[in-house]
Amino acid sequence: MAIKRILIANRGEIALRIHRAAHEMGIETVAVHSTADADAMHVRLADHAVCIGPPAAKDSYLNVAAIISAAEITHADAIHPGYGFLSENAKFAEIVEAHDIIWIGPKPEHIRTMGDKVEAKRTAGALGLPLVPGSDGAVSEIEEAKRIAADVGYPVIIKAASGGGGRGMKVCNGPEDLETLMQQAGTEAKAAFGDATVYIEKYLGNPRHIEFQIFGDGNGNAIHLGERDCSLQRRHQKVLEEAPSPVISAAERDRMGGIVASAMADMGYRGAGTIEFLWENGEFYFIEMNTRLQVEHPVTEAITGVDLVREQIRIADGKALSVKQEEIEFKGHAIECRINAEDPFTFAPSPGLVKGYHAAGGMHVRVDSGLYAGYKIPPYYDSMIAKLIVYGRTREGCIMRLKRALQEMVIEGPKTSIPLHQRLLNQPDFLSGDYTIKWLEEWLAKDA
Ligand code: MV4
Repeated sequence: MAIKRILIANRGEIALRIHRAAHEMGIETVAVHSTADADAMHVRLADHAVCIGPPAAKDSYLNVAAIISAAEITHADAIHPGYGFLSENAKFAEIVEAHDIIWIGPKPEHIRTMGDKVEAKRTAGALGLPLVPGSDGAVSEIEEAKRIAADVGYPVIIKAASGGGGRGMKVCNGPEDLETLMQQAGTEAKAAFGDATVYIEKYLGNPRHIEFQIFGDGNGNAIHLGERDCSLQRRHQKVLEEAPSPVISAAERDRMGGIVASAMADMGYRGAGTIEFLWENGEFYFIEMNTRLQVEHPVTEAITGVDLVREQIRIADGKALSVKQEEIEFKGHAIECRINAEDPFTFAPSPGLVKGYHAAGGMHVRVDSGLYAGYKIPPYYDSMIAKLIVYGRTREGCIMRLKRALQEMVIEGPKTSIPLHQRLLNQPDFLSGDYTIKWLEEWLAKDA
């Protein structure tokens, strides 16, 4: 025990985020990077760096043999996967542990269970979480599908068991379309994930996406850190997230948070996790669980004061959670803007040289980014180049500060989504908190 050196199996702002938590704990870091990321900030700041392959992620950040070799060569005693890449790969987690390297993440069996959406739903239901009405597991026969759909009522949604990120979903409005859409969903799922298994749910027409942050110690203790509202999405990419949700009362947070925390305690969950719900007409419906740290974790950190990466490292190191549920207070409001290198109107990627850079600052303003003047944003990866996270005592105060901070941000060279955020923050529906998962795309289609 006692982690001394962490290999960070990721890049960009999240690699930097993990590096910072590690250094604040007196732990050394090892960066791994592709040839395209040799001059990245996380590589420059890490105590050690190993090049693990060419630009394509499958040859570098997804290259298990290269990453394990880098850990062995540098004597790293733990691996943090960040988000994306190998973070929810149960096999990778098992390989890490088989090499006597500490896996800073959930138990591999729990990663595997939640990766299969049918298993995840079964598990969540057994643990007492409220589910979207639908099939009890996978559906293969059309007669069974018709019975279930008639039972829950049309419209229904057909989802891939191995899916995620919205791929392979089909909305069906009546029994006449069911067979065709079931087949299409199965074929698309097979092509995308190598698994044609599908299941059926009642389609919720206009919900919010609200997710709870949880943390378990792996020994039957778990806490929740409240919810985040992530309804503002475009093509299943979150654009802006906030905590708390404008529609969840303190009593409802305590009630639902209590349910998710006790569910995680019962399953013996270890590490950070997110329980995703659709929320409609005051009711929560479980859809999926993410077994990783999430991009939007800083809004939870801002309103609770808990460093989630530090907790992840502590738990992996066999220590207890540093806070008890009763000690967690939800204070104020936080909003995160994801800043992408892309055209703010067409959303076309805009990589390349950052000619000038100045990060916003001041009270309650946090910028998580590996950018610097002279950095060249490589075209091979995700377009998110920075996260701006702002805190305020009230939602109104937070929005005023966020507008001020967006004005201060300078990113010269690539086009960015900063102007999109500035327009969004002036929309009456956003200001009143009156939005659902459909709002952003509808606004972009008519207004923006
Ligand atoms: C749904 C739904 C409506 N009803 N399930 C999209 C991604 C995947 N994680 C779940 N998704 C949805 N599942 C039922 N029963 C609508 C969506 C959905 C969505 C969910 C969250 C945030 C944005 C979304 C955008 C489109 C569809």
